[in-house]
Amino acid sequence: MRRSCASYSGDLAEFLSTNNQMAVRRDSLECPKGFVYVATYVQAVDLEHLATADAREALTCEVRRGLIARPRSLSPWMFYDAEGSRLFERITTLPEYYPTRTERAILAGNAHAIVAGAHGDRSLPLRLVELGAGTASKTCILLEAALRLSDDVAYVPVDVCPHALELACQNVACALPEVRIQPVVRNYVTHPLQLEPFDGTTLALYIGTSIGNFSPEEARLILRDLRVQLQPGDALLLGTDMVKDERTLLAAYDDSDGITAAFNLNILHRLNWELGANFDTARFLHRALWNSIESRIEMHLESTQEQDVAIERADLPIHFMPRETIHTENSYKFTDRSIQRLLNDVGFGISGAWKDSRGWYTLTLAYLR
Ligand code: AVJ
Repeated sequence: MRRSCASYSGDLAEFLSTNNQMAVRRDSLECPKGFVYVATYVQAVDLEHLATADAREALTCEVRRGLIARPRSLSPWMFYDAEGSRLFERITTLPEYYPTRTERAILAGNAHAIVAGAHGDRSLPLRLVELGAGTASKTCILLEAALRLSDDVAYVPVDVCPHALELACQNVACALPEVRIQPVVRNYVTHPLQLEPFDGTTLALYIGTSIGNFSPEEARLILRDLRVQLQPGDALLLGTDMVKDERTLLAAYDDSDGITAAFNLNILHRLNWELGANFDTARFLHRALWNSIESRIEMHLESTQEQDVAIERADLPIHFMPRETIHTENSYKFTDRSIQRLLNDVGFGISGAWKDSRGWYTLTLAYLR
C-alpha cells in the first residue's frame, strides 16, 4: 500500500499521541508551501515496532537491567524520545560539537565520488538504507548525488525514534520528491534489520558516528547483522569520529550552553514521564570524561546527594549514594587501524576513505568481501 507523506505523519501521530508533546510536534511538521504530496511515496512502516506497548516494555526492561546493575547504566537509545531527538539536533549545531558539520562538509565535497564508488552498474536501481537515520539532515547530500547517477532511487531510513523519522521523511520528501521513501521504526540493536529483497544496488549508510555508541564487540554484532542483509555488489558507508586531543573531545560532550547536559538529563525526565519515576533532575549532574584506555568519551549522571527514587511502572526503588553515577553513554573514537580491523573482522573490505583536512572524522566506503 502506498501512502503519501502527509497521511503517513498523520497516522503516526495518531498512533503515538498519548501525550500532548506529539500534538505540538505535529504543527511544526507541516511541509513548506509548494510541496507536492502525490510525488512522494512512503511505504511499509514497521508497525510491529511502532507499538507503544512494545516500546514501553523495552524501556522497562532496560531500566530494570541497568539501574539494578553496579555500576548503574542506561543504554543510549533511551536518549531519543521526541525531546531527546530535538536536543540532539541542537547539539549538532553547537560550536563545540564538530562531528556533524565535519561529516557534512566531507559529504558535500565527495558525495558524487562516494555514491559512484558504491554503485558500479548505473543501469540498476539504487537503494540507500540508513541505520539511525535521525532526521536525515545530511542524507539529502548523498540522495542528490544518487539521483544524478540513477533515476530509480529508494531511501529506507531506520530509526528508534518515530518523531525523528517523521522529520526525516519530510526533509527528504520536500527536498527530493523523486526518491521513494520507506521508513522503518525499529531499534536495530534489539531487533536486527530485515531488509526486503531489492533488485539493484544497496548502499547501507551508518553515518553520524552512531557506531561509536557501541563497544567493539557490540559494533561487530551490529555490522554482522547488517552484512548478512546485503548482497555481493552492495556497499556500506561508515562514519566514524577519530581520536584527537582531549580538550576538543571533552568540549564536544560538555558544551558551554549546557545543551549536552540537558540531553543527558533528559533520560531522567523521560523515565518520570513514561514510567512514572520521581527523579529530581536538579539533584543530578552531567559528567563527561575521556577514557583513553577504551578510546571513548563517557557520559554519566552523578547524584549530588544521598537520595531515594522510585520508578513506579518498573516497580523499582533506587537508593543513590552521594556521587553515585549512572553511565548513560559511550562514544568511541577511532583510528585508521581500528576502523580497518572492525570492517575486516565482519567481512568487509575498504574501497575508499574520505577525511576532513584535520583528520578529525572519516567516512569509509566498504564492500562485501
Ligand atoms: C549520535 C552517538 C553520534 O556520540 O557524538 C552527542 C551522541 N552524545 N553528544 C555522539 C551524542 C552527546 C552522538 N551520536
